[in-house]
Amino acid sequence: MRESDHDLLRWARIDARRLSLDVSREHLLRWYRQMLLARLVDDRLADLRAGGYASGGASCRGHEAAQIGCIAALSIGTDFILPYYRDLAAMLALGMPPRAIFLNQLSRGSDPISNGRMRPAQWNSRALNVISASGLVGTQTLHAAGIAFAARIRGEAAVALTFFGEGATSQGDFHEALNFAGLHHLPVIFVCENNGIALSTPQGTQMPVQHVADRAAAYGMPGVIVDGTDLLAVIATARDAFANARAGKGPTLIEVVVPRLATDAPDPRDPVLALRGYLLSRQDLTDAQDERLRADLGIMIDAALQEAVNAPSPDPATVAEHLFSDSGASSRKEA
Ligand SMILES: Cc1ncc(C[n+]2csc(CCOP(=O)(O)OP(=O)(O)O)c2C)c(N)n1
Repeated sequence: MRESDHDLLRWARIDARRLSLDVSREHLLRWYRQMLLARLVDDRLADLRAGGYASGGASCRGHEAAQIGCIAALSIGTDFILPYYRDLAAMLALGMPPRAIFLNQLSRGSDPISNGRMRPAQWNSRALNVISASGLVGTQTLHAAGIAFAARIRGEAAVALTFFGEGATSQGDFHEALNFAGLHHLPVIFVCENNGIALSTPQGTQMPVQHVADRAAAYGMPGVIVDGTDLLAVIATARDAFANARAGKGPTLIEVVVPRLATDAPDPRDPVLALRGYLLSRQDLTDAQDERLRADLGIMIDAALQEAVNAPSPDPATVAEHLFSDSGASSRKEA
């Protein structure tokens, strides 16, 4: 079979799954609200950075459906999420409030993610089972495999869902993680948000294979490609992967192909506009309702931003706090 035929088959299977999805208007509107929320919060963060009020973090513009589609398929409170810096939409969809995002971006003392200690966007939440990523690209894939292994040993139902860019798939950590997860049939879902460029390195100059999904075969797991601007296709794909993981059938590598709307030239593939068009065509949404929703979200987001702007920076007297665990602190005292 020629490579292009193989690809066509792979995409066709996703299409069939997408069409078999039975989703209610209520669900669609909930996901659309999450997409808009992410887009509008992302816009405010971009303004803060452009205005010199904040640094660090990366835009998720164009990645919204990729992230929200995967979150829609998991069980909050049971499953573990190991994100990377671009996963703003995933965090908001999980239930992290915009106030927390802004406090974190502005490094305020009351930032619930790191008390203003870490670089912004190293998301974590004990309540939501979100594990903080290291600053090193791709390490979270190993943590995901380890967490899934621990869940297996403990007899827990948890699935580990981890996100990363295509650049991370050239790191050794990624290959060790897939090898281990494939060997032990672990309940892990590896999601590559492929936007085609790692900082300044185009995909074609760092990978000897055409698709990230092609890497999966070496580790005995399915590698699936999905259009990351199509929320329903992502949900259908992620649901299949979760069902397999929960049934003991092992891990899946999902390559979600997304546009880089924040930095590239204008791209007609916009996941927010795509879902909006779908909702309008089904008459699940009117233009007036859409405008109202955007206005309401804007008011809520601006209030959250204002609260974060007014919040104080960390108290210098607390500089040594929140850096080590309590147990680590006591063992150092003993030493
Ligand atoms: C091990 C390591 N190498 C290099 C970097 C510097 N770095 C930070 S982000 C990044 C690009 C990663 O690209 P990709 O994984 O495709 O994610 P994207 O930002 O495109 O979503 C690089 C090289 C790093 N943080 N860690």
